[in-house]
Amino acid sequence: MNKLFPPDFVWGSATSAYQIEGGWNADGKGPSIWDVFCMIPGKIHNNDTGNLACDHYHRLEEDVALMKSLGVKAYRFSISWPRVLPAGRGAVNQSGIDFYNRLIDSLLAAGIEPWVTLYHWDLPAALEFEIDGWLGEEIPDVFAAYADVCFRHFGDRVKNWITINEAWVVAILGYGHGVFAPGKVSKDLPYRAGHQLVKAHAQAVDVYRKKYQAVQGGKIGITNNCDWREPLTDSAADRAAAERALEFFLGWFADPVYKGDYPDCMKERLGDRLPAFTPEEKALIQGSSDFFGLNHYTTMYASDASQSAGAGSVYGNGGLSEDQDVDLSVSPDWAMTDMQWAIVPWGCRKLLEWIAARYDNPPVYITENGCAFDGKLEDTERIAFFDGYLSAVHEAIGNGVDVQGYFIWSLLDNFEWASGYSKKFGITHIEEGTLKRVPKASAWWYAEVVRRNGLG
Ligand code: PNW
Repeated sequence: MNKLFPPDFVWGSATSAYQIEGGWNADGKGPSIWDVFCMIPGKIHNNDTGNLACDHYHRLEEDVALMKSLGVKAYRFSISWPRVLPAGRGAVNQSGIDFYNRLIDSLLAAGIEPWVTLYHWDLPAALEFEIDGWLGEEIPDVFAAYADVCFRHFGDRVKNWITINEAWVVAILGYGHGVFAPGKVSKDLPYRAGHQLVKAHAQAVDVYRKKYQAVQGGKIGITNNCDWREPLTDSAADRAAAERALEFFLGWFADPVYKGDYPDCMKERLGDRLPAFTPEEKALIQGSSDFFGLNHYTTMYASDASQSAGAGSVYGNGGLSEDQDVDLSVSPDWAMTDMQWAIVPWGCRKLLEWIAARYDNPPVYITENGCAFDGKLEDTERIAFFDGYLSAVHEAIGNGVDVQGYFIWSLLDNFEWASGYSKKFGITHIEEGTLKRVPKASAWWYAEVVRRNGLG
């Protein structure tokens, strides 16, 4: 049966700067917290680094040509903040500006729409040293000033802006688990970092709206990630636990933007561990996204932990479990990707329906969805994954959810953060040594989806 998508549906592929660019100290670029984090022995699988990565910094034309050959309509990439501002603020590095100008111009010449993320985790190391990174008082102003530089230089051609990628991951994995840069381990810092991330997002949007949007005519929003949480049983307690888990995951960052404040259940449970927004901040944050950017990868069961011995004070996939009183689990029937993330397409549909109901049916762009499997070129599992998840998206659209675009993660096999190069999300294989790009079967399959505007 044909599953056609709405006309003008945005079909894209996605990457991020640190994961593909390499050129870590090329042409005046400053170090980022990921450059530094990767130097610490034991932090990254195999002590891999992004120093070279896919060497996209020197191969951008080839990568744009690859996307053109696949017929992909949009490309989501991120700007490396320390490539543009080596010290995070102050002097601009013209070589960095030139690089992104070439990328943007090549994309437009190839008929591919640029979708630009301003922050995909590679904070300038200078800001970590000087102002305590995302914990610093000044960071929202400093981020907004960096965003201003990007709007000024690129906004004549870039019409789709994403401020921050996955504040939840930055906060929980960077400041809670400590498995991502800057590697802090704490029960409280995630909520403080998260607070600054939300304010930084809103201030950048304010700059865009006041100084650029009327002239440049683009749109701007934030991308959050969320798994689906399915109640383990039909009990009221488990249903409430699943709802709570979603509020601590997605509500944490989407409620301020769509409702003006954190979810009540977070405020009640966290007390003064959760910073409060001032009335002025609330007013700036509410309504600060022109679209709902969503990254979605997997699903887990949620059950109420308040009665059980529970897992105690642990960070799970869902954050700090004791704050939520939620136990997470998976079904033995669910197939797993190489990340050990379960493949549950209906969870994607339910999450989209939850977003539509909670946030009054905003336009949604799925800015990442994908899976890690072994690197083989005949990647039938990846095709099955995309087929399943796109069918779920199609069903959600049929049920009234306003999904307007979908970006596969990822265009290239690349540096998968703490997993180094051991986890491969790409529809394109990168040959070891030569770094030659070789599209996998899923790349040609996706090209056909884009051509047909749907599944055959
Ligand atoms: C996202 N989790 O990261 C990122 O936006 C990408 O850069 C990354 O390559 C991709 O997903 C695959 O991992 C995530 O633990 C990292 O829930 C961790 C989690 C979720 C997303």
